[in-house]
Amino acid sequence: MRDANPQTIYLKDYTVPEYLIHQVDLEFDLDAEQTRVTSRLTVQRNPQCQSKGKELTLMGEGLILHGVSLNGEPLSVGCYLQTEESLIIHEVPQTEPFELTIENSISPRTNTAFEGLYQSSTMLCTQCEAEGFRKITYFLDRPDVMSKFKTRLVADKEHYPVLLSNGNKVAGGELDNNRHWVSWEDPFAKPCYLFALVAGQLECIEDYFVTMSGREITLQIFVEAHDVDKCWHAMQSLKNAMRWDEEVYGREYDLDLYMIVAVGHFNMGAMENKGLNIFNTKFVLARPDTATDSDYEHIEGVIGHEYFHNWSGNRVTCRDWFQLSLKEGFTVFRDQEFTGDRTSKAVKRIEDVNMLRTRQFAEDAGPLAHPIRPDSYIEINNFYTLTVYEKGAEVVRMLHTLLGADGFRKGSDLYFQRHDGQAVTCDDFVKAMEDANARDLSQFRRWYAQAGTPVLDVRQQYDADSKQLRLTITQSCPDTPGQKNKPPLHIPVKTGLLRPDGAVAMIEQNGLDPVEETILELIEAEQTFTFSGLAEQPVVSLLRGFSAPVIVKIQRSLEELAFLLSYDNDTFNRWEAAQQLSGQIISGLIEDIQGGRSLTLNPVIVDAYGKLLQQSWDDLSYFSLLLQLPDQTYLASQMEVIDVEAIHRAREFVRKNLAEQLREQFFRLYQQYHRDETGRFDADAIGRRRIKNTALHYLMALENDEAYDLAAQQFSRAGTMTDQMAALSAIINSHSPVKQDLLNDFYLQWQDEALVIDKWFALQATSTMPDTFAKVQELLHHPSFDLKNPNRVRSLVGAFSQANMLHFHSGDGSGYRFLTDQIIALNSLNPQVAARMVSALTQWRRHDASRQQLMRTELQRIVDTDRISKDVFEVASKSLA
Ligand code: B3K
Ligand code: ZN
Repeated sequence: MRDANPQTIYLKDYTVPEYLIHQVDLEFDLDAEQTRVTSRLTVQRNPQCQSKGKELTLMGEGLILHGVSLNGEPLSVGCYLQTEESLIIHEVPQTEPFELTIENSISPRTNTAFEGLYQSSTMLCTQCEAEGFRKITYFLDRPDVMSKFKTRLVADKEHYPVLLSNGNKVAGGELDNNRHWVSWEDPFAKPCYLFALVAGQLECIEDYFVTMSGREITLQIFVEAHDVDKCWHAMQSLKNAMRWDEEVYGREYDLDLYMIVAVGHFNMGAMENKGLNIFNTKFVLARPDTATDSDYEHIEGVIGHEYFHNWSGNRVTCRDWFQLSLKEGFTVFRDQEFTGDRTSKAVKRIEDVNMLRTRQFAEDAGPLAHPIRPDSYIEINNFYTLTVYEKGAEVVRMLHTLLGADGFRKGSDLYFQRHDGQAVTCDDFVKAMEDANARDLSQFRRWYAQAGTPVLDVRQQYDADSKQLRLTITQSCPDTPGQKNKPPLHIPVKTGLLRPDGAVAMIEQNGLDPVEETILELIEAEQTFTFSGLAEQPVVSLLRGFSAPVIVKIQRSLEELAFLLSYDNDTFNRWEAAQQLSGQIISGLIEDIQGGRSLTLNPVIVDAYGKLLQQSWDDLSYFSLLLQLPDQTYLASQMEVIDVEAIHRAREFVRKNLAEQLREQFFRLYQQYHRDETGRFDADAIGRRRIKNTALHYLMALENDEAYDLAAQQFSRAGTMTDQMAALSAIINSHSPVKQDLLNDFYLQWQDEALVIDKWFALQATSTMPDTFAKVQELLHHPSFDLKNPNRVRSLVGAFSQANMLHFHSGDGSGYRFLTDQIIALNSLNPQVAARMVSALTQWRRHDASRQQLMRTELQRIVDTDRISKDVFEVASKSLA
């Protein structure tokens, strides 16, 4: 809990560790009430450390210390000092390695913060990243101290028949009093944040994978007994990921065993502990009737992500936590590409960019903006952000774009070869890319240090006489906290040109064959690019594939956008044209609403949608994305002052009018693709479900019996969760008379499936209906709600505050007060989850004066809370600053 002035840690203060720990022998006498930990460390002064001093300071928090021995001799209490956050041994040998033995105990059952060793249902498990190992025992808890771990687990056989830790199982046996033990040994040196143990009554499914060099790896997924029928998709995903990493990066798995454990109480998605990944059940469990198509996709993505960390994160790890994007940005980029290869590249890219633009751009423009390699933090857990992860992945993607797939692969090969077994920096990564390709990336490095989303202003000038187009691009980056007047970045802008008849115009290059697409490399604050040999003025398709995380400002008429929507051969830009087109129309309607004018729908959009609906599509998922109106959050980001009611009204107006004018086409589309399916997960079936449910969403805007019946029938006959959820969501966001009945039916049907009940909570929390806030308050007292379960908190409190713009931002401030009450209650239970919830209040500057005041009042109430955790304090106080 907070001391008066929580300490800020700075990147510039980094120094190498004074001591190294080569070997760690751990013994856990496991018990939910009190677990005893014995840790035997082989320690040595770090020859690279210049500082003198005989003290050794180990980190530790909330530990009950029983004793310390040095080289087998118990130390008297005068030889060491225990503080709230450390154990200081006054004098340790300076020239020789020495052995330090520490005995302490911890209480997993009362650990509601879920960091260190904790209890989830009947099992015990750990979470150590970033600084959780210090809640297990005293240690040099920093990622540049890498040690070999041996772990012996002792526990009651009935309560904890399965005992797991990192590496390979080396021995085990029976003990008195119905107890047993198992020993594990991990042959790879690792930082302690990758340590893990699990104990519990778990069942497992097993499979194997033969690596590219012919080694057979045993694969195991451990879950509670009633979930054993929901693991096969995760297993298949793991095998797909292992193969993909061999094929695309030449990376082979290194241990003989790979284990995944699913736990119901988890602060985030999953954790890449060496050889023993621990996952939120949400990213493991799936059966067609319990998980949606998007759940299936996320499971494969997260399984891939954690698996890919084995190289990008574990074999090569971070020197310090400021370098987090080194492993996270790179690994997100890897998992994005994996999912794109497994599903639809076009759809995956659009989904990723949509998330980046709606959420990361907001973070980058707000009070908590930070570079992908932050300069300082109070609590590192607050820096597992969209910026570090998603913008970090975009930065890696730009390297991929600039160097090409082969150049990038050469760079990653060199990086892994050069730094295997080391803890390194973002700069080491860029250096490997540079060296392998003989490229100068010095200006590119600024992406790691500069916060804020760059803006590109684009001007075009076509000269018919010279048949030339001049494209002038100016780049600028807004000021962010602590950063002003930033120098220009190195930005790759993929560009294509379209002729007025819609065909691709070839781009001439000096002395080379003409190309369909080129990469403009921006390095100056302003640059002009000239394209020649253009008989007519082309339409520019800019920033193809969203080749850089920037905002492009270019004047486009609705007609030009409709043209791009019809003809652009870049799948991302085609979707972007649809978004801009409907976005501009919705913005106009918002102005009409604010000006008290009556609303009419511009026929350009009806015409454009009509054309899309006439075409035949191979990729039905892509087709449904083209038909989707821009996100409310995206629309909000385009406004000077966010007006939640006007956004909602304008967007609904467009949806309803499109549904009215294109009713027949949507109805036909629904009928064409609706099947009573039991759930195949190939691209065709997923696409069919997606387009059919998009059509249903439009039809439901008509609020007539025909649509109500369609949805109710789909709900009751659904063989997949995708169809059941889509129908229920359509119904509860309508005035259908059966909605309460169907909600009750759904609850009764699924009350034993926690992940489905999470959906039930989230659906109600995100409803646009007027009684939503009252419902949310009621749900807080529902017997299935549990403030101690992060998934449940996210599905009710998180969904309401982060995904229900209309009701959370209700003008009377009731949503803000509600959220603050929950944050304060959570602060003492689980500071990490509590701090995440504050994010809904951080964007207060974007709202009107009255809401600003209401949000600030609540942020202040949070900051003034007694015993505020440093997690929550950091986010709330920086938001107010
Ligand atoms: N590395 C973990 C995240 C740990 C978060 C600690 N607060 C999961 C991942 O990114 O793969
Ligand atoms: Zn990760």
